[in-house]
Amino acid sequence: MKYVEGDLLTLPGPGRALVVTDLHGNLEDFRKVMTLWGKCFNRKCHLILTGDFIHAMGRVNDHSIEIIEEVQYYHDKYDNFHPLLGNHEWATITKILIYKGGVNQNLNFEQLLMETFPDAWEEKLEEYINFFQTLPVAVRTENGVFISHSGPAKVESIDDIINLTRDSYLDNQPLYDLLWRRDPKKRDVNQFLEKVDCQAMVVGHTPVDGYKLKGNLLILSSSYGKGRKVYLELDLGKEIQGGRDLEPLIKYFR
Ligand SMILES: [Mn+2]
Repeated sequence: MKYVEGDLLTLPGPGRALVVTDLHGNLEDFRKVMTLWGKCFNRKCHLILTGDFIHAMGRVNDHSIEIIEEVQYYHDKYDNFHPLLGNHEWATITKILIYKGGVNQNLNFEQLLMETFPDAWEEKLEEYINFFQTLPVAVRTENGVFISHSGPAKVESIDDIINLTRDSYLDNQPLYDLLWRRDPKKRDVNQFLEKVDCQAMVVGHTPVDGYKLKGNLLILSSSYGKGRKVYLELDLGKEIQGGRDLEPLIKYFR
């Protein structure tokens, strides 16, 4: 079962959710993730991709298009496959220029589209933008885990998350913070968690060696990162009182 309201996806328990971050056009890692999901109770686990599945560091081995095509396919076919919005998908929607390793990623992406679909690249870009606009920004699990690309943000309640992109993707500080923010203070994390009625949050975005636990904020790197690659196998029926309860649920890719 999946329950999407505006920009928020709510996952009830019991059950399991695999949380995977920042694939950035890495097809080999995407395949590993899909194999893992296939083995997780025969795809009955939820699979959450926390955004930034597109845009590799350079043109070589940028498999963003293959990944989007597959992500769209699985998204349409399975109701427990949950891609979220990342700052790179956001940059595609808003056409705000984004750089990574000094490379203009929007331009790179357009060139990739032109090579792949020479006669229809603009239509494909439109299709992808429309798809990205359907993606939720965050997940809240019934056992109190908030999952997003980055964060936290200044909000008053969970309703602010539900209505996050209702008005605009631009000039939207809470949205910007949930997609771009790095190195937040523990106090800001805890204030946010209180507002959205959660005990811990899981994000990607900032490259780390496997994972970094900072109070109730867990940062994961599943593909693009600083060394080891991890994912979270979240038990949706388990009581989560804070970040420390997430640490035993972290698994390494092999
Ligand atoms: Mn990011």
